[in-house]
Amino acid sequence: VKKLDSQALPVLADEIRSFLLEHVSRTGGHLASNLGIVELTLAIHRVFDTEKDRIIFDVGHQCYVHKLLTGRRDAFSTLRSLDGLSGFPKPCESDSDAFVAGHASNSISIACGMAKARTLKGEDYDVVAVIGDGALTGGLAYEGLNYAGQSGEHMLVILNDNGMSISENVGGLANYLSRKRSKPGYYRFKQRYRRLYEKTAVGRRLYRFNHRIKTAVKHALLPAGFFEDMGFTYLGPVDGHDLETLTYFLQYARTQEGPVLLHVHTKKGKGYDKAEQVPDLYHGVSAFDVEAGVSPEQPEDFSARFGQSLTRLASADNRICAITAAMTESVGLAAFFQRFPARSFDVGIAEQHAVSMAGGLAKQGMTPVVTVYSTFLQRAYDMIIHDVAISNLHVVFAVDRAGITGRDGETHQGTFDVPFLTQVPHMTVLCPASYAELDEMLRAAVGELEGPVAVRYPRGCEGAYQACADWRKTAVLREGSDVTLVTYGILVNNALGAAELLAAEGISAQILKLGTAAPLDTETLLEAARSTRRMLVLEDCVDHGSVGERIGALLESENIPMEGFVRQNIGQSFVPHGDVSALYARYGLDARGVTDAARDLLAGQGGRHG
Ligand SMILES: Cc1ncc(C[n+]2csc(CCOP(=O)(O)OP(=O)(O)O)c2C)c(N)n1
Repeated sequence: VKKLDSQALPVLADEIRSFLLEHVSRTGGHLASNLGIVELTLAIHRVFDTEKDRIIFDVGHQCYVHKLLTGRRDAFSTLRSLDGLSGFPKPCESDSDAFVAGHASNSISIACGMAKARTLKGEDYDVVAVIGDGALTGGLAYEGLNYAGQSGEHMLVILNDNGMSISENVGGLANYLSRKRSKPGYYRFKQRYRRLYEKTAVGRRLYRFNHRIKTAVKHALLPAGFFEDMGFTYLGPVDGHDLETLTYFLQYARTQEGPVLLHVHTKKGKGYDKAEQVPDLYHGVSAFDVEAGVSPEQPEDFSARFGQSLTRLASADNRICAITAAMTESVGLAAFFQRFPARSFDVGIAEQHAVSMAGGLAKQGMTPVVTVYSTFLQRAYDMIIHDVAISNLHVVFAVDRAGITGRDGETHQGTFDVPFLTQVPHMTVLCPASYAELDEMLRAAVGELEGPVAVRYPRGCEGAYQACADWRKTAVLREGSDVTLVTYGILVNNALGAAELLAAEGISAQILKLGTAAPLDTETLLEAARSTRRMLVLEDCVDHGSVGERIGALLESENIPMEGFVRQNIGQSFVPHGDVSALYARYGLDARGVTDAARDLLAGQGGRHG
């Protein structure tokens, strides 16, 4: 890339766009953001040495072009599949990937740490954070800016501003950025003008005098004020599809001292009409036909069902409010937002704020429903404890994508919410296994229960189990005498499948379905343990803090002499990217894996976590 001239580079940019469209339409993945960042990535690779300099992508889903340029083109057909190429930066994949990424807004803080390490070790390299305007809505980004500005460390923050988060970006800063526009010619002029004045002593005095006027003009014209007040040198806005100008600015930014912010305007979906027109539809795609485009219809899945259910409840109760952290469509709230705009809050990528705001709403008599992916709720753990649970406030957490979620990988699996939510005093954790149960549990969460309540449901669709058991009770889904399989949520389908396979081998398995992960209804559990003496608890969460661990402790404290007890979960691991079914199989959570574990248990061999 460094060797290509200004005629060859746009050709390469076109080739990259065609490649992305061809491949991502087959594998699925993040399309629109990557189409938008082609020239910016090329310019970064022209100016920086990505093996030595540290380029930190934030959120990280826009790293495909970078991957193509760093030797990973041939692996693109395996994108996001088990043992294939990750859809996010991964240092274990390439020295050019500076840091693991997947959750928004951390890049500036990481850049601060890297720049500090460079100074302390007396080394010499550049540190560059590439952050989207969506990611810049997260509080952590401001903590980073605040520190970076006063640290004086040389680093570059590139603000990739396309006006979009997944949907249109929200909030005061987004408005501020979009209000201000100016011409890049300003900086070329500034450099020449400075060189001219610096030649003589009189010139230098004149420069200082004019500088004050110029600064005032600049603040009126550019969105510089905010960043400069934080201690950054602000450059831009620059057309993010003009390779020569981008290259010029990156080179200029390198020569500046202290922290520099380069503001770049890009078009999300650039080069593919359909994605340019509706970029949110092409943010994250499954495989699709390039000619026909992605269907705007939302498939019927747990998220869609949640949205329908909450909308129904909210039409009968005007205290119900919905809060999302920049995920309105993905969590199924689009119709709710249309129907009840005054009670709908998209707060930007700000999970911490979402939870604390819910605390305020609840304290003053509203019923907030914080709708958030399990993995992103991790951000707001202290707010759950401090701003909700301590005061026993009635906040409902609709925890979407709970459990193994698949192709986004380690950073996105919902494998921690059961341990971290069930530890919180006052918290009820409901686990629907079907759409009907989701409806019923949401109704109870909003209208019946008190204090903090989480309803956790998986990505995707319900399975063969479509009934609606009483959530207050541990339900016996199948009687059996040799072994008890205990589970909750969508995994009941895998347990039911395993019971069939075991039956074919002459093993009689009983299936218990928990309605809640906290508090536990223990009566049926204890009864089953006493009768079969062998129990397997199936979960797709980490082992420590799992329900299985609590059940094990319960059986011990009740002095039930077990012949075998297995916690069949993901152990203490981070689950990589891949299809959910492939990951279930790898962790022994599918019907076949559970069957094998149950057979081992009966043979007295225990299981992986037994
Ligand atoms: C903490 C956190 N919350 C939510 C998300 C989900 N998410 C992924 S990308 C994205 C939008 C990012 O917008 P922006 O940074 O502007 O990048 P663009 O895709 O527009 O280039 C969101 C909300 C996330 N990755 N991390």
